[in-house]
Amino acid sequence: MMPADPVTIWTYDWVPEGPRGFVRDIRLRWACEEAGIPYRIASVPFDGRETNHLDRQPFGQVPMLEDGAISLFESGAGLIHLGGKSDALIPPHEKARAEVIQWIFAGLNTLEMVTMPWVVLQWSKENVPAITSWLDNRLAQMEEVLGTREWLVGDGFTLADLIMADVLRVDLVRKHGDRPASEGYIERMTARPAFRKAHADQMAYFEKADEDRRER
Ligand SMILES: N[C@@H](CCC(=O)N[C@@H](CS)C(=O)NCC(=O)O)C(=O)O
Repeated sequence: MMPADPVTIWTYDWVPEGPRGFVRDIRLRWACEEAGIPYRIASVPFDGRETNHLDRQPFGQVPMLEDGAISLFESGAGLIHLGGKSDALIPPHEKARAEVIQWIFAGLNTLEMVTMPWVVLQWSKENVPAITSWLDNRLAQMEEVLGTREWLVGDGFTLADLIMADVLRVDLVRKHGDRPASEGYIERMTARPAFRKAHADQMAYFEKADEDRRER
């Protein structure tokens, strides 16, 4: 059998140190690593990002995923597309598939919808009690869920865990409060060889970009 053509994961050509290890191309890298899907990395310039790739990503963000004629933005959409290629990401049964997609939305739209604004407010040292209590509520609810199960869907790793762990592992969120079940979950998920490889590769990619910038 001919090996599959690699998919292309698009990211920035460089980012400052702060977001390294968290740029959302890691979600697509991690999924490909879990499933053994061949991939290559391509980049758009960080400088001018607001307008230089609007044809690929109408908000000027990353990541994007390209697979032949298919070109997608939104990390969740990219993950669901990759999930169609491997049972290691989305199990083949209809019920499990529906539940994985449900949890991807929960990660992105119920958790990240509050974690991100809260983190941005922390960066700007603004205290907005309504957002903090919204966050606290959501994190406490996830703590309940994670206290009762090892995996979000079925009896093994799926994209539901990938997205939930990636949303919850943000340093400021982890340091805020005490949630042993969530912490154990994040530790288990980020100890997975596929995550570690994806993380190390992203760090190396941006370190190499530092060198390239210095040489310019
Ligand atoms: N909902 C989008 C969010 C993408 C996003 O926030 N990407 C960040 C990098 S991790 C970015 O491009 N930030 C620059 C910006 O928003 O201008 C997704 O999940 O793909």
